[in-house]
Amino acid sequence: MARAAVLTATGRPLEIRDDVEVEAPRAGEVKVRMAAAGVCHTDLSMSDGTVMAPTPIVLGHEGAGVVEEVGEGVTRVQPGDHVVISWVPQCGECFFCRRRQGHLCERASAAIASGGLLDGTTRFTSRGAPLHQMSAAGTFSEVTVLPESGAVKVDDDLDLGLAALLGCGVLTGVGAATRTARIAPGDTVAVLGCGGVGLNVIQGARLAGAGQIVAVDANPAKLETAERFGATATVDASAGDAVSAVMRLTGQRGADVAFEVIGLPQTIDQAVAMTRRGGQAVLVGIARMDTMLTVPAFLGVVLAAKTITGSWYGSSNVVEDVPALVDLYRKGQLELSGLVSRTIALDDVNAAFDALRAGEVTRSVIRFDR
Ligand code: PAD
Ligand code: ZN
Repeated sequence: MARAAVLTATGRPLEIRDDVEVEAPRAGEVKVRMAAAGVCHTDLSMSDGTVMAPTPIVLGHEGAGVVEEVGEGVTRVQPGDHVVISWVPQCGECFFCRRRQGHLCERASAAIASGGLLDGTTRFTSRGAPLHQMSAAGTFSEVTVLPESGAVKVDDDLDLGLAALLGCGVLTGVGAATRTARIAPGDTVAVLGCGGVGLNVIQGARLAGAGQIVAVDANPAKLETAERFGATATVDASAGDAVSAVMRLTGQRGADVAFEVIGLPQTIDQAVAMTRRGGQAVLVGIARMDTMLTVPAFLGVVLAAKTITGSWYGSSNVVEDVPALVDLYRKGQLELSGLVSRTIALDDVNAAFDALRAGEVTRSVIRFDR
C-alpha cells in the first residue's frame, strides 16, 4: 500500500489516499520509492482542466527516488540506485529516438496519452479501480512503477530533493535554451515567465553565453529571483506594455530569441512580437487546448523571417543531459536550491497548488522521506 495524491475529477482538489496498491514491476519496469517530487505548473494545469487528464489519476511527473525492485530484463538500474524521473521515458529505438529526438519518443508519447505505462496499463489500483499515472510516472505517490527508461541513475550523494527538479523544470528550461534554441554566445534573449521553468531558461541562456537576458514577469518578486539566475535586465509586465519595454532594451530591434514560459494567448503573442527579424520565438508554456496561434503570415513571419518553434521537454536526451546537469551543479554553475521555495509533505499538495496559482512560490517540493 502507498499514500498518493489522486485527481478524481477535473477541478477537484487532489484526494490523499493511503490505500493505493502498487503492482510489482513487469518486464522492463522498475519500482521506485519516491524521496521527493516537485510541484510543476503542469500538475496544476491537469488538475484544473487546462490540460486534459484521464481520471482518476495519480499526478506528479517531476521527482527522484530509490529503486526498490526491478522487473525482468531491466539492465539500466538495480535496486538501491538513486534515480531522477524522466517524464518522457525515451525508448531509444523508435523513429524519433533513432534521430536523436528522444523527447518526442513514439512509445513514450503513446503512454503519456493513455495515462498508463508503455503497454497502456497502470500499476496503481485503489478502491477496486485502476488509477492512471501522469506521464507514465505519477510521482505524487510514496511508491511508483515506471518504465526503466523513465528512471535515470544519478550518484548516491546527490540530494534527492534537488535531483527531483532536474526531471522537469531544469531539463525543460535549460534544454529550451541550449538544445531547442541553441542560443549562441552574445545573443540577446527575452524570457516571459520566471517561474520554475522560466528561471531555468534564464540560467540555460546564461550557460550558453547569452549577452543580454531580459526577464519578463507580471510578479515583481519573480523578477528579483530572475536576477539571481542570470537576468541582466527585468521588465515588470504588470506595469506597462512588455513588448515596447523589450523593444526599448534591444535598440527597437527585438530579441534574438524570445521564450514564452507561461502558456497564455497574450504572452504568446508578446513573445512573437518581441522577437527580432530573423530571430526565434520559442514556445514552452502549455496553453489551453483551444488556444490558437494567430500571426500575420506575411508581415509577421515571411517578411520578418521569424522562426516560431515549440519546445517539448527541452528537446532533451535524458541519458546525456541529466549527468551533464549534475556536473554543472557540482561545479557551482547550475543553481538548484534557489528553485525550492517550500519543502512540504504530500498532504500539503493542494495548498502547494494554491501557492503556485497565487505566485507565492517557484517550486514546492514534496518530501516523502522525512
Ligand atoms: P509557474 O507558475 O512557476 O511560472 C509561471 C510564471 O508566469 C509566474 O512567475 C507568473 O508570475 C508568470 N505570469 C503569469 N501570467 C503572466 C503574464 N500575463 N505576464 C507575465 N508573467 C506572467 O509555472 P512553471 O514555470 O512551472 O511552468 C511554466 C509553463 O511551462 C506552464 O505552462 C507549464 O505547463 C509549462 C511546461 N512546459 C513544459 C514543456 O515541455 N513544454 C514542461 C514543463 C512545464
Ligand atoms: Zn513539469
